[in-house]
This record gives sequence, C-alpha cells and structure tokens, in this order.
Amino acid sequence: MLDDQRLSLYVPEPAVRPGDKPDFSNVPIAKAGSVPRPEVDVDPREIRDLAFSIIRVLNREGDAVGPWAGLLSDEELLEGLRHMMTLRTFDARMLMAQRQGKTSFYMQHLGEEAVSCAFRKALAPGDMNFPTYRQAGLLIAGGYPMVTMMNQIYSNEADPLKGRQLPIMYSSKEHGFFSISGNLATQYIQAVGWAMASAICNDTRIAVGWIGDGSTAESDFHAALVFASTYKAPVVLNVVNNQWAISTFQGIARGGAGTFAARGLGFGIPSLRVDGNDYLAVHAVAKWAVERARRNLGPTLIEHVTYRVGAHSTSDDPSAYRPKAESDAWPLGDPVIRLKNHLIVRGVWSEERHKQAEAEILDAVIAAQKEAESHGTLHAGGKPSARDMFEGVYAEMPPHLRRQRQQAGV
Ligand SMILES: Cc1ncc(C[n+]2csc(CCOP(=O)(O)OP(=O)(O)O)c2C)c(N)n1
Ligand SMILES: [Mg+2]
Repeated sequence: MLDDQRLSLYVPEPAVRPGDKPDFSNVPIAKAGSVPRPEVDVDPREIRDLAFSIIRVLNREGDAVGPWAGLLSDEELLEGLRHMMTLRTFDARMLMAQRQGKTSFYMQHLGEEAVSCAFRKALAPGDMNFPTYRQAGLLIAGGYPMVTMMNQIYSNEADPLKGRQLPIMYSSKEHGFFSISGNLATQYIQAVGWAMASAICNDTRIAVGWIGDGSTAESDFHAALVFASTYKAPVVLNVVNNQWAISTFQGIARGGAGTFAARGLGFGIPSLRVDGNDYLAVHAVAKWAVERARRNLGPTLIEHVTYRVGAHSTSDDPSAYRPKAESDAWPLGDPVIRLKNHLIVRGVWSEERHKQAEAEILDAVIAAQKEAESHGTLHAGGKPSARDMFEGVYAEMPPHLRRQRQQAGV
C-alpha cells in the first residue's frame, strides 16, 4: 500500500495539558448586550445564529446591558446572590465532611452556581426538573431545606431516601426535582416523556431536562431530541457545557458542529447559547425558553457555557489532566463575583455587606450541618433500618424478598 493512501484517525486534543499555559484564545466570546432577543414565537430558522454566539448581560464594568437585561428587581438579584453563596458554602462544608469520612462521596458546583440557581427562578410550582448531580442550586434556590440535603448525603436515620441512593442524588417531587440517576443521559428522555404526558393530559406544567457536555454523546440525548422535536414537547433541554467530562475535554463529545447548541438545529429546535456564569443572562434565557414551552410552542435547547472549577468529584484529581491555573484564565469569570459587582454598581450592595452575608451564610450552613449530624453520619450515629432496603419497590413484596427479609431478621 502506498503511504499516501493510508488512513489515519483524527482524535481531538485539548489546547493545553498540565504544565502548559492555559489558553482560551480559541473561545469566541460575544460582547455583553450584543445578541438580539427574538420574540418567543420566532421561526427557529431565523435564529440559527444564536446557536453559535453567547447571550450575555453583565459586562466587564458590572453593568447589565442589552435586550436580555432588566427582568429582575434588586430584591430578586440579592436573593440570587444569596442562593449562589449558600450553594458555594454548602459545597465547601460537604467537601470537608467527605474528607473527614462523614460521607463517602461528594460533587461540588464551584464556578457553575449561576446555572441552576438562576434557572430555578424562571420556573413555576409543579414544573419538573430532571437534573444531573450538578444542579443542587435548583433545590437551594427552591427553598428545599439544607438539613434534608445533608441527611441524604450522610445516609443517616433522617435521610428521606433511606440510604438507597448515592450521596448527593437527591429526590423531591414537591420541589420539582426528579430522582437523580447515575446512568447519565437517561433523564433526558424521561424529561421529554414527562413533558409529552403533561401535554397529553392538557396540563399546564412543563419539564426541564439537564445534561452535561460529555453526556450528550449518549444515544439517549439524540433520542430525546427526536421526540421533543416531532411532538413539540413542552420541555426546556439544558446542556451544561463546563468544558470537561471528568478528564475528557469537551471537544470529544461536541462533534464537528462547533457548539453543543448547534446539535438542536438539525431537529428544528430553537437553540441558544448563554453565558453560564452570568446570573442575569441565564435567568433571562431560561424565562424565554420556559415561556415558549408554557405557550405550547415546543422545546428549546440551551447550552450554558461555563467552567468546572473544582474536581469532577471527590474521587477525581484534575491536576493529572489540565493546567492548575486553567480556571483563573476562564474568560467568563466567576458567577458570584460578577453578580456581587453588579449589585455594587446598582448601589444596593457593598464589600462590607458581602463579607457580613458570607459570615451569616456560613453560620446557617454550619447550624444545618450540626442538626443533620445529630441524626448520624456515614460511620456514626443513626442509620436507616436495613428493613428499608426491602421497601418501596413493589406494591406487594414478592415471596423471595419476603424470605430474604426474614433471613436478615429485620
Ligand atoms: C452511562 C454512563 N456512562 C459513564 C458514566 C461515568 N461518568 C460519571 S460522570 C461522567 C462525566 C460526565 O461529564 P459531563 O456530562 O460533562 O457532566 P459534568 O460531570 O461535567 O457535569 C462519567 C463519564 C456514567 N455515570 N453513566
Ligand atoms: Mg462536563
């Protein structure tokens, strides 16, 4: 065979590796305020550009600019800041609790707090999220008690899931938070199915699917888009592109189209990219997509462009696969600092008040932690009963399980 006829496989590589200088010069960032805001009933073919740009509201000076700005009041923004700060503090304490052996596992949101906290505020009671493990902000911003989250993390006697789920895999129907599945992408089709059921029943509730950049490589992602597109399901399909899927950079799962949002175009689904570190932008785009679903105009795909600052989980060490300072070089900044600066520019916040809020939030998280720990932690104190593992699956327990339960003496 002639050498020039030999095939070779193309394998995308990240721009930099540990020891290299972080480089995001290949990431085009639209100017804040520069992307138009179409009507929600726009023909998807007219807004294909939105799948290749980035909708941003907060500029470098901390001003809110452009057609997506102006939706939130001072009070709502202050509340949003508090939610993000709470999630960050909650993460820090639970990460420490894992290192102390109080739980086996934890996953944090560092750098991605705006995505789930801001999105939650665009939803109505009864709407249902199908989240991944990185959307605890939906619960924090939805008023779900931190103590209950911690009880689940500790698998203690007050764990509402009775130790049957991996720590951080919460579930609350009342708070619109469908049980998390460890099998990635399964919940995307479930979200579309739930939305279709809502439409079949002529209900008013909508569904929200969540998926990470890496998980969009799963077949379930594509099957979900087919059904959402064909049946115009009342669903918002979120892709959280945090640049990494554990050690695999986003260029592997993204494919050749250039962005994750572009995936929606082949299905005729309006597809937008948003600055995932901009609380105002995430909220505005979420509102737009939620209104489309609510008005029965069909699905929307949103790519949240963000960066996973922390490790993938407590079982991961990112220094093995990316430069240590890469997160500092991320061009979209930190969501908490950006909203804080905006509130200072608005004249309703200050460095002193921020420090004070940090202290108050830490106190509240520590108080919740103390209460949760009074119900037990992984290796100490109260535990769910072994009997519980036999319950909650079958309406009527099959004989073989009844026998096993008797053998276990519970
Ligand atoms: C079907 C399936 N394949 C693989 C895994 C193992 N796994 C858990 S998290 C993860 C990375 C997911 O990355 P991404 O979708 O980008 O989400 P992120 O963690 O970055 O939020 C992998 C491969 C799994 N849980 N399920
Ligand atoms: Mg990812």
